[in-house]
Amino acid sequence: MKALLLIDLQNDFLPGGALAVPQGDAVIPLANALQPQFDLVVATQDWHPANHKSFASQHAGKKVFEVTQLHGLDQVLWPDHCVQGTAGAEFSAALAMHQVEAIFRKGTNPKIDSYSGFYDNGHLKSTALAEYLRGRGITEVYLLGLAADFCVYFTALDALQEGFAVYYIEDATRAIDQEGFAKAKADLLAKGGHFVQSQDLLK
Ligand code: VGL
Ligand code: ZN
Repeated sequence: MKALLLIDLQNDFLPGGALAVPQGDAVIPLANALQPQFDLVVATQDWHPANHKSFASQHAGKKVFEVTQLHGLDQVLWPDHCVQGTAGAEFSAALAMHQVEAIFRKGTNPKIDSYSGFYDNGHLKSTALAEYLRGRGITEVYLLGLAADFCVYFTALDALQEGFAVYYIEDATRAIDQEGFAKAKADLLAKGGHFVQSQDLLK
């Protein structure tokens, strides 16, 4: 059984949003077209409290996109984004939601960031996404969404570690940083991940 994971298709990652990914809106029509091809569709939602420590605003004297240490890990400091209850945290109004059976929220602990839909960045706490997918008989996980080099990448990495066959739908993602994406792709390929195009799945 195949699952499609829609990663963080939220207003703040789309043009006009607080942490807009260039051309992020281009992936929404693909997300909508691909859903009927799958046995299960699940979405992740970045869902931060206003005082989240991944926000540059929470660190006096630090700037957005500067790297600092958080929980012993390198942490990029982001603009405030996907704050719980704000319009920026909502899914795009253009995203079809009728096939989405579950939403996994992440980034709720103010002390640690959480790029993956499976675990926080320190692998301290699970969202139980892996157990949910296994409980639904899923063996293959397909990923799309934003951002290609952060949340899609780290979710794919954890999916591989959890033993799923992983298919990264490359043209249905957009990156914050192209160089970062090239590294992420090489890493996923080295670990057994597959890269596919949406056209291959829509045939
Ligand atoms: C993301 C940075 C911070 C993402 C989330 O969805 O890729 N990136 N929070
Ligand atoms: Zn975030």
